[in-house]
Amino acid sequence: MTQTTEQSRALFARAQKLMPGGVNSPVRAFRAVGGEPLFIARASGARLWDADGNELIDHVGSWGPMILGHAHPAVVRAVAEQAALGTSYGAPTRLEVELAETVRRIMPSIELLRMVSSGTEAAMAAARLARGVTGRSKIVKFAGCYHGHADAFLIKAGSGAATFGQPDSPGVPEGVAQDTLIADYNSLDAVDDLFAAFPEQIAAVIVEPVAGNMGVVAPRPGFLAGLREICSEEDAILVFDEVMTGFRVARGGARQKYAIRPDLTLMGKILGGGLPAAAYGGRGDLMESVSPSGPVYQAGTLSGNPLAMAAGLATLRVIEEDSTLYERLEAKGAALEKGIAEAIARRGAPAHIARVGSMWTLFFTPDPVVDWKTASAADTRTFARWFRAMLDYGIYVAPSQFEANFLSDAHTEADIDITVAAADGALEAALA
Ligand code: KE4
Repeated sequence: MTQTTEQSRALFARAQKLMPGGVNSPVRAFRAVGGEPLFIARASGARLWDADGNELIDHVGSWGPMILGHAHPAVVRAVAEQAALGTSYGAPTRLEVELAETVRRIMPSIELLRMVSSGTEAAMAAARLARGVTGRSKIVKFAGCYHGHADAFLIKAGSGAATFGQPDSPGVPEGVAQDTLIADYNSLDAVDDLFAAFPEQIAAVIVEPVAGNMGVVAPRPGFLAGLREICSEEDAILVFDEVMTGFRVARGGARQKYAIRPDLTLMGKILGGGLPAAAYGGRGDLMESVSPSGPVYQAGTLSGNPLAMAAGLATLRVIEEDSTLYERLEAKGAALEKGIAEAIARRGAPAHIARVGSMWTLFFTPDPVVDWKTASAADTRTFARWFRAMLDYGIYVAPSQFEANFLSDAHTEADIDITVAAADGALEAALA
């Protein structure tokens, strides 16, 4: 970055008098990497411009939604047209019907779904549904996975909770925490042990089928299939949290990529095309239990919001019609991975790049990261120096070691080359 950050600093000073930490979501505060957050003024394609006019190549993509790049013409047009027709009615609309039909075409095992406004809401509702239909109270989650900030999931959580060393937040009552059981990611033995210890008490297993909230961690071969088998044998509900991976790691998400059929799926991020929309859905016999067709209550003033539906529908229509989108994303991801891996090797840096499709993380540990234990061994101080050096090169990556970065269709080969060169230079600065 060549220019000042004076405007961002002035805005941050004001923000800190108004919002905790001066932000509306903790990981944005740059606490894990030092310095002060940049206030973004506008974005287009693969680029951001901050309040001081600094231009940045964006690898955060709003934490996943911007798979088509920022301000995609079809999305902007759809939102603008809908805004002129009203922004919220609190009543059913054609848009939500068409978005739900599009989701079902892309993910056929979603027989019924319910739109909500955030991934947190989707996870909360899915947990309540699983408990409601099974009559069981315990939920299994994996250390380092993040399913939003509902009490039940702030136990050994990833993302910002891991970033600030508060994977177990104050304010979560013991009575809630005791019903959340923790297993190590990629360990089927750990899940087997929990079912043996709590027979017929576990309502659901919830998993990020590709973990993105401890940094990118791929499922070991057989892990997801093993979870499917255990849940079927134990009459527990398998929930794929595809808030991040849905429409990201493949058109049909991780369920398509790994050919596993969960009972319930959480969606978000790309589903809303950058506006607040998420959903939970799956087996019809389960979803029929959701109010008003069944007794499991869940509601939301802005669920199915017309603007969010319009943005999501425009996004998924592009995704559905563009037959080579995921090949292009894979090629870009592979080129980025190759370039950064070569830079790491040239420098003998104690680091490695983890990638699944267009999701990637540069881990500052030479050892493979397969779960929270191996992720948390990463050198976060060196990561912080690398992050700041990347920013100086005009590259905006996630401000935490325990997050994923995202490529979009708007990133060009030149953007990938610039990012690789910057990553190389930033390694030198970080390791100096
Ligand atoms: P939201 O409530 O933030 O919409 O979604 C929660 C959520 C659920 N499941 C997964 C797999 C997720 O990744 C998320 C949210 N992701 C984080 C980024 N790692 C959101 C960024 C933030 O907290 O500011």
